[in-house]
Amino acid sequence: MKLVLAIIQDRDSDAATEALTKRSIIVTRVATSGGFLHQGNTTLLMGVEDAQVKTVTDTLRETCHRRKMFMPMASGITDTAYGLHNQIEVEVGGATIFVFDIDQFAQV
Ligand code: 2BA
Repeated sequence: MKLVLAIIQDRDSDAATEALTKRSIIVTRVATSGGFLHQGNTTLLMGVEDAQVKTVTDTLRETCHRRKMFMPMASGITDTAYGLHNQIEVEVGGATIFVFDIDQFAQV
């Protein structure tokens, strides 16, 4: 058995959860935030059989999208010529996925 932990953007979270549930993947959603952008994201925890890991990664690939976001630049740097005063562009998503081996699973 594996524990799949996936960090996704909040706006993909409903579509990803629905698609995973339809494919019989049991999901726990945790509200988290990224250390770089300091913005909310969602972490999904999924305990699955080894053979289901591919279903999870395929589903997240289909439902989670990469997007461009903006964050404040370090003070003193500006790019007003393009109207991007004190902003830099960062590409975020689709899903950052970690897969762990599970020694034991119990519901008591
Ligand atoms: P954040 O830490 O807020 O990072 C948001 C996006 O900012 C990242 O997108 C990446 O494009 C960029 N970024 C992060 N750290 C950077 C740095 N030191 N320099 C330049 N750009 C940087 P993603 O890679 O798609 O990551 C999305 C979110 O997934 C992250 O939000 C974080 O919450 C999580 N994450 C990504 N990699 C992780 C890792 N190795 N361990 C734990 N969490 C991770």
